[in-house]
Amino acid sequence: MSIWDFTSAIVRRPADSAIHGLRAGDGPAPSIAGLRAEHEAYVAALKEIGLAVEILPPLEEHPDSMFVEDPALVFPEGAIVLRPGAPTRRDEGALLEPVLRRKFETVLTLDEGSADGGDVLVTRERVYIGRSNRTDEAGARALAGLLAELGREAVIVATPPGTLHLKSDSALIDEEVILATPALAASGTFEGFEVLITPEGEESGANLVRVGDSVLLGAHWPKTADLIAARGLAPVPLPTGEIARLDAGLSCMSLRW
Ligand code: CIR
Repeated sequence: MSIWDFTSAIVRRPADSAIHGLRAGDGPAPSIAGLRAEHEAYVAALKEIGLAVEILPPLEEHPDSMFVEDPALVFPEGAIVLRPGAPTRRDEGALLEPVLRRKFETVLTLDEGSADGGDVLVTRERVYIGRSNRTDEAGARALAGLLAELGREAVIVATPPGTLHLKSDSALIDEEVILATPALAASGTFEGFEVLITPEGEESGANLVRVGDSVLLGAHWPKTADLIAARGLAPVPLPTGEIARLDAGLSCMSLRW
């Protein structure tokens, strides 16, 4: 079984407050209709691929809670409740915990430092944890300890300056193949992998997500879609213009296992 043979996913509907989610720049805010439409298209794509998707209700008090990948990690062998680094997101882990306990026998909890799931890239051999503005050294080390409890080896790496999360700049597209932005590729983080560089002008397309032999990616990255197709995978282009206004991409809208 490959690491992309997911059967289940958890997502959370965007709250009305999602338009006030965190964003580093001062560009226009997204529209709620746009966020909902992108979320619905994403859920439909996961279902079409065959996943059983549990859709959690919106949380008005938590504008960024539709990005469920940041407060938790899930593996076939168990889940980890994280401590997101942004103060406004800190409680999102605790809110997901009861859901995870229903689905996983083993649920571990990070209780030191901070770590966001967006900074965690899982490969067959090891788990890469990117230090970032959201994931600090204490959180990364404690998380590596929890991953060891699940039998997973972790390595702590640097995320390029100005990048929100490690996976804003990278994705695993095959067992030994990583798609990365030029900045992350140049860091040498993924030595031993074949590293494909994002096509020029499509750096934000690095945040894509493989599910089975399909790859969900932003509809406005045609050269990236060609690159994926050339690897024998099926690109599934999805609208991402509104979530991009919240610095988000496709991996962060679900937990998959
Ligand atoms: C945030 O800044 O936390 C949200 N507006 C976006 C989170 C995106 N998550 C991700 O890339 N894993």
